[in-house]
Amino acid sequence: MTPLAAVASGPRAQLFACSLRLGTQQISLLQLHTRSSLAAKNHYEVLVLGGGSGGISMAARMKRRVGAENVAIVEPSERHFYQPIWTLVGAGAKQLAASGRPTVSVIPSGVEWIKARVVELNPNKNCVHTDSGKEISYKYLIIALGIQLDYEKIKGLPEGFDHPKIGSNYSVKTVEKTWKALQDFKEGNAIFTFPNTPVKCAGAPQKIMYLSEAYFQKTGKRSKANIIFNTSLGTIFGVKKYAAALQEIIQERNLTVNYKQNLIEVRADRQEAVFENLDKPGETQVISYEMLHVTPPMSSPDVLKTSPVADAAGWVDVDKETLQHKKYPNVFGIGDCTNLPTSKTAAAVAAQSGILDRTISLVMKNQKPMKKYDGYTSCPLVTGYNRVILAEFDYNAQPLETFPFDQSRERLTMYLMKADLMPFLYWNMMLRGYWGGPAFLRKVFHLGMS
Ligand code: FAD
Ligand code: UQ1
Repeated sequence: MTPLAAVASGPRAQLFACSLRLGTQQISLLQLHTRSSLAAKNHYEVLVLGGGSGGISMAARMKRRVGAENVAIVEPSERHFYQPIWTLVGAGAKQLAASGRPTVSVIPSGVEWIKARVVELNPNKNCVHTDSGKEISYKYLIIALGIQLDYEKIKGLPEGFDHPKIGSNYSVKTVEKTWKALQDFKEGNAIFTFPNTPVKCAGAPQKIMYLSEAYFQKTGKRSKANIIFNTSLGTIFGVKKYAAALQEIIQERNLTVNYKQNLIEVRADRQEAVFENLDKPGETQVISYEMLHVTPPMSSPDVLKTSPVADAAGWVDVDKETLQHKKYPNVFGIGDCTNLPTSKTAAAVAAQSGILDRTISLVMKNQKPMKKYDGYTSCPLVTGYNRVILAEFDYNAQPLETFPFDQSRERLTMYLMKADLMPFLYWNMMLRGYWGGPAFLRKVFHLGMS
């Protein structure tokens, strides 16, 4: 059956096909599960995979479109985290506890939470399988599985995190270790890394460097610190306007940036980091550290890598303007797990959620998706404990700024927006499906000119 025919033949046929394979053993496994899973059906009009930023935002929007009882979210984690604040947690400016809430509290009321991990997608049969042995069918599928952290691809990790002087803002397990390493710093190299893979929030690996520098200044240790950013990339930032501003800061604050340097091993017992030179295969350099911040290699979630919905690199293969899957018209993707050619951020997810909402509403009415995503993404580049450069840009790496002032300048107002306004907006508006990004504000501030 073609994917289109599968949609046309309706959910009942799919439900039948899927229920046949749901044996008594699987039912009893389900019964051991959570209260929400006990009541769970096997078919939903809209099924959302992943209960992170994109998954919860879209579930809230879909609830308004089709009713809560017709929407379910598959998500294994008990806690939902606002990851962007981890940059400040790693620098001791915010508490980790404030970054998380119980998942149950962010699931839109009435929407089913299937507390399980997706282990297989079968878009030809409009079904997914979970690790609890369940098969769930859908009419429309939204994939929001995020990006996978691959610490184990670096020799010596993750076990190296058991040693002091090393941390990583990218994981809830290691972000407080960054703050500990900063506080314990005495004298020597403070090294910050950027891996040779796509990452989420490409600014975060260097934000913690600027914060560390500011911390060393504040505590009188700056003269004892040799601050090094070893990046796999060939530039400091992908948008010229902000790259120029960052270069100035790097020079002013006497930071060392080494390009095309990829972290391949951590000898945490000896406080040594090993880098390969990407321009000279086989050439490695060992640097000892007094503090190391690791940004891990990342990749598409394993469940997607081998799935029919993925492109050759493993990302969900969607149309870059509508977010509809290129091959399966009843499948959609949002956020870090997609191959949208823009920087992977929550700000991008916000903008995408508004577009995807419109796309799905038209597909539901058998109409052609109209609204076009321009690639909007944003990265608040925290350059100190009270300043931020607010980078905002589109698919063409052209600035797409909200405010009527030069956002490449460091500003206290933008720091306050990042540290205090954004978390409020995230928990209270975005996750409730009421924040589709700042495009409307941009129009107001620019008097309809952009
Ligand atoms: P996520 O929010 O990561 O959600 C993915 C969900 O899928 C998770 O809940 C996960 O448990 C679930 N999942 C995974 N596998 C499975 C499976 N097999 N079955 C079921 N569920 C599964 N963005 C900004 O806009 N601004 C910032 O300043 C910023 N700073 C950041 C700083 C740091 C240190 C980090 C780590 C991120 C930062 N981000 C920032 C990025 C932002 O957090 C992500 O881009 C955003 O959360 C992506 O949303 P998502 O829904 O695609 O993925
Ligand atoms: C944004 O929309 C967003 O998503 C909630 C973020 O993630 C935390 C951001 O960091 C930013 C900067 C935006 C953009 C919002 C404005 C008001 C410029």
